[in-house]
Parts: sequence; structure tokens; C-alpha cells
Amino acid sequence: MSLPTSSHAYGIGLIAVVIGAAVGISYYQLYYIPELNAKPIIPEKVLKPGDTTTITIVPGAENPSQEQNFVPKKVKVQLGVNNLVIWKNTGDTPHTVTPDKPFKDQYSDAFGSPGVIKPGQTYKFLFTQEATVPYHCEPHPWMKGEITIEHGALTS
Ligand SMILES: [Cu+2]
Repeated sequence: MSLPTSSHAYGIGLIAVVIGAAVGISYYQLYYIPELNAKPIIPEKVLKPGDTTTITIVPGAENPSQEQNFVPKKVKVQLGVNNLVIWKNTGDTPHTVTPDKPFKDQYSDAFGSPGVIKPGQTYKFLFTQEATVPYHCEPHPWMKGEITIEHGALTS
């Protein structure tokens, strides 16, 4: 019985590297690639639109007899243009942005302010897919708005 020579050790090391690479590649193909493919492919322009859309929650919005609350009330935005939407509370009462029925964006997930938007604060949401989403304010349900996300002219 002879001890392995240094060239044997080299050969075994090389085999180990080859097996390791093979295992690594099959792991990549089996697990990593399908996971990548499962995620939606969203154009860069939609993820980083050049413009934003601002909706102002005006002072007195909590007053049921006041017509203006979310201004503008109905908004259309274009994907890849101005699909980052910002609600700004310029009044002196906390409000929410709450979808009439739960809405999940493929990228940004659940839409709706996580709590109240305090006076002076904003709530931002990046819409990445076409949809029409009616929403309201939780403490003042007569405050209603609607946002429609359309296919953008710049989006293929
Ligand atoms: Cu409100």
C-alpha cells in the first residue's frame, strides 16, 4: 500500500472541483433560474418613471359638506411616465388612503397608507400594472377618489 503521491492528490482535487462545479450549476438551474423567472419583468421606465402624480388632500377634506377632498378626485396615470403617485395631506386632520377593496400591485404589493397620513405628511405608491383602484379615507368615508393606471405611451 502506497501513500498517494502529490499528483494523485492533485487529481482528486481536480475531480472535487469538477463535481463541485457540476453541483453548483445544477443547483443554479433547478432553483435559482426558476425563481428569477417567476418574478414579473417590469420595464425600468415603470420602476423609475420620469414624473410623479400628486394628489392633494385639501384643508377641510374631513367636512362632509365640502366637495373637494382628494384633489384631483379622479386621476389617470401612465405606466412609465407618472406612475409614482404621492398623496400629500395639506390639511390639519389626519387622513388615510384606503382602497375600497384590497388591491395588490405585482411589484409594490398592498396599496393603501399603512396608517394615517398626518398633516404635512405624504404617502407614496408606485403602481406598475394597469388597474382602476377606487379608494377612500377610513375615518371620513365620504372622502372618495379613484386612480386609473393606464398603459403608457412610452412603455412597449
Ligand atoms: Cu379623512
